[in-house]
Amino acid sequence: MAELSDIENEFIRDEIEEYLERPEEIALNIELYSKASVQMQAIAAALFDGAHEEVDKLTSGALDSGVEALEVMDNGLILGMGIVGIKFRENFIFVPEVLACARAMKAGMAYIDPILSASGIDPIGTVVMGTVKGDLHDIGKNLCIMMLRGSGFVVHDLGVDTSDDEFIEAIEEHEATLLGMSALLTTTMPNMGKTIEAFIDEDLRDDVKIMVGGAPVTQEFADDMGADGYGEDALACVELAKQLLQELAAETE
Ligand code: B12
Repeated sequence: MAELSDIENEFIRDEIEEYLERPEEIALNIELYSKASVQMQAIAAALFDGAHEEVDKLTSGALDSGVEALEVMDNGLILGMGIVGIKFRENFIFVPEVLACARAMKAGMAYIDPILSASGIDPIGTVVMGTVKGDLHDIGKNLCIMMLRGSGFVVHDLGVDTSDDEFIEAIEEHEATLLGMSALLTTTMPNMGKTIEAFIDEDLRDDVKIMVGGAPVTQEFADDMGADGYGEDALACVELAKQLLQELAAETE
């Protein structure tokens, strides 16, 4: 088992000592950070420090030095956001600080996006993606979109706070067969179910496969509300999208 002293970055060690209280979260973060390279640790630390210019510089530097975009995303940016989530939950930081971290995340993602989105392969399917009504969280959705685009999907991004009508109109306008919905709040999760109901009411449910995700969403919740699939992260989102396309093709044969 890794020890706190195995993490080279002093700022990360201090942060774990000062803000993490749950034993399982301490162990997990020590494990993850001790495995991350010094370069990735620096990106994560700059991210949870809300230092967007630093994240910008470090991300572009890492990519220039040959680190893979996925590595920077998973072991730098997303890892750093994990600490932000814990500090926010425990009221050590508040919305303005989280917004600064979200800005830093976006500064890093600006470099990752063109790399992950440039697939160069023929489109394999069309997806409409959005964060549900009442919900303004878009970082996870945007990561999914980058990965989908990089895997050859055409993705129409409806942004945040998306209504049932907007989802339905976009599916019809773009003749998309896949819908992806993201929710980060327990209060907005039920809106996914409401959108699925709206597709049923419009007699469009059989024409589209619906996938859902976001930190509080589970497979069980997805099943209960009648979604076709649930994905835990951006990689799972791509696998799920491919699988749902195959299912749709098999059904329409
Ligand atoms: C950043 C953040 C914010 C930022 C959002 C900035 C932005 N542009 O997105 C700001 C400051 C605006 C914000 C506001 C609020 N937030 Co907030 N926020 C967060 C935080 C810290 C991180 C979220 C994040 O970006 N994670 C990183 C990404 C990469 O992960 P992800 O979103 O889960 O996405 C991954 C997977 O879930 C999956 N995925 C995501 N979508 C989809 C879709 C599909 C189809 C698939 C297959 C997969 C998939 O793939 C992604 C990539 O791997 C979380 C804490 C947390 N632990 O999640 C709280 C959190 C979600 N927020 C919370 C709260 C309470 C709020 C506010 C209500 C606070 C307030 N008092 O105002 C407001 C709500 C505003 C609104 N109406 O939406 C709570 C929710 C609690 C709950 N039980 O509902 C959390 C959990 C914090 C906490 N208290 O613990 N927040």
